[in-house]
Amino acid sequence: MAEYRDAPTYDIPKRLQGNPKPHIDADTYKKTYEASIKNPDEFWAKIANETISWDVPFRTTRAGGFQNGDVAWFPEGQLNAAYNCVDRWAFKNPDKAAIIYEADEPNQGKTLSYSQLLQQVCQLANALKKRGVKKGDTVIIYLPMIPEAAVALLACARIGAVHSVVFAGFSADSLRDRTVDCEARVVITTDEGKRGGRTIATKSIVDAALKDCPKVEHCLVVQRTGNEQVSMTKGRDEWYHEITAKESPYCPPTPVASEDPLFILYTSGSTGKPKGVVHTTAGYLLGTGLTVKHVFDVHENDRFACMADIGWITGHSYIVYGPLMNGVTSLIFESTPVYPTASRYWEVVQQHKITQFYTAPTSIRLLRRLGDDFVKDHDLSSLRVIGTVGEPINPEAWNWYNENVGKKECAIVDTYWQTETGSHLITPLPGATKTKPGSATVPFWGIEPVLLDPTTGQELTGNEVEGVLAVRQPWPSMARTIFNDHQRFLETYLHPYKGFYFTGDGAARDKDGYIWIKGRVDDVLNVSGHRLSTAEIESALISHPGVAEAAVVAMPDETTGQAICAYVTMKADYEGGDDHESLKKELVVTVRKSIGPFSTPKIINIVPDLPKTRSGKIMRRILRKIASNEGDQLGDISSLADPSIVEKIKDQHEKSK
Ligand code: 6R9
Repeated sequence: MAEYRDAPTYDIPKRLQGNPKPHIDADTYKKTYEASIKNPDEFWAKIANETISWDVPFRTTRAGGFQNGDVAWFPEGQLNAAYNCVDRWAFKNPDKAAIIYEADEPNQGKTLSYSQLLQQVCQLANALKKRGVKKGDTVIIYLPMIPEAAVALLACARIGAVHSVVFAGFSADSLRDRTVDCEARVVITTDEGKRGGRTIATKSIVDAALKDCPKVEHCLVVQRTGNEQVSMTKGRDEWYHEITAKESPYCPPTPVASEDPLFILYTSGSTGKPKGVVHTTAGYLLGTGLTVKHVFDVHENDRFACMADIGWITGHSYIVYGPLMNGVTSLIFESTPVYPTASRYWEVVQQHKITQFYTAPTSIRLLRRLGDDFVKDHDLSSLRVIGTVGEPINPEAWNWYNENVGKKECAIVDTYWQTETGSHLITPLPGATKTKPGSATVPFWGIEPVLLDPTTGQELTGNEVEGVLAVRQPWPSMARTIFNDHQRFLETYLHPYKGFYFTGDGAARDKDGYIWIKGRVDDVLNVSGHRLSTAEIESALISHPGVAEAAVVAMPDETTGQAICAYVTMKADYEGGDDHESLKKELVVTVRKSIGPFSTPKIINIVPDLPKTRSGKIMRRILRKIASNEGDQLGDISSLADPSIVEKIKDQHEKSK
């Protein structure tokens, strides 16, 4: 993390000073922002009418608030998300590219025009209807990064069904838990996935998950690889291409109310059970559409590339809904930054003349480490805005991105937001905001960031202060609830600091009023931009029959930002002996099976005991210090029941490194 006090400032870069003229300059930003905070109703009503095509106009702009946790935007309005994202543009410009699919193997992708997208969305929508899916029903989507992923989201939206995408890297157990929790009757998946040259047995993961999902009646299977060995359960499983081919190419969009749910997306919280974050229709579309327009300064003929996976909120907002709300071309990337070589991203930019490129700091750090040669000989001159998301970006990575990818001529937008916020909260605007490497800079329209003292809850006013980050007023794209657990929604976001939305992040405001995000202040880890709960990993470890106790903390990692360090004690009657290496392998398998491969601990320390207070509380502070190689700065450990345990844990950690 950068020292924010002496950061350099960068002016509006060259490619944002000419053609096309950016939508927003510094002066307009200031005026618009002030208007959005002073008269939010007037501001949002106007912009909602300009941005969304309404079937029934709204009368009320905003109702409810943080106090009662009953926020609603544009409540009487009716609209359809798929109509707004697809039909509008298909009518105007049917042959325009809506989606560029960049397949795992270079040159095996294809492009879908807006009219093709409309047709595919309609056919799947009709097929879903025929299988009894109605407005308000939930459909699970477990797909790799293929065009059908976008089609599936939009087909659900078209008939008012609620999609719940599960990232295809999640294990069968995780998929099962989410499918059961959201009460889905239909699952859309694929035979197999392809990523980085490897084949993933997607359907067999789904089969394992569905063994314990009695409510699921239909499973639609997209043919990605065509492997004939894939098993199909009679009466439940059907081939997607066969059933959609039978359907009519038009399905009228079902109007839904602004506040009807558009989707549920599960995310990790500070307790073990993932939360089904619920987003509603109008506010979410407005937030994602508007931020794509202004944060990425998108113009009509732009080609937008967000390298995230559709299984995360970034993919929902910035591959599907946001770009398509603007009628531009959006890229779906199936591969990895290093397949077949570490030039893959830059080949994609060059080949498709990408204008906006959006990735995570972890990928930037990885590519920086692999060397400048991979980026050097590519024509990246089409780029105007390059963005990052997911975790704080260190200035070294920011500078590398700026120099090697942006050639010091592109705007860099470090966008701070969350699954729960739906769209960007704090971010530069390309033609308006001077940037500082490592700072997410300034708030977007309607967002009033507030720093609070974590213990007293007092607001920290003025500049050069540091506290926890909260937001004062509701904004349209914020989550409304946690599926089937509104109380948890209130307790997590609205009750910790009454009257505010609490982000769970720490932040500082520098002398110029710029915001610097410091990272989570709760038990949430951020590994390669993926949110993981320490409690979830701990309960996975404890599910191993030999494990007595487990404590998981973050350790700094040069590439992934944070990595997982686990401390585990074994039961007295554990009979595995002292072969820690094979035990560690078993524990890794246990965690991967319970959550998914991306949750693999980097270090597992098998220790005789955990550092505990006399009342039995695990002192994570000590474990964090040891994991961060700061075991010599533990401070006072006299409150521990057994202070001598610390040296033993330190020794073990040294050996594991
Ligand atoms: C969009 C997304 C949210 C958490 C968030 C924060 C971290 C995201 C960031 C950032 C610093 C940025 N985070 N963007 N930290 N600078 N630009 O990542 O959603 O997966 O829900 O994670 O990620 O800690 O609270 P999600």
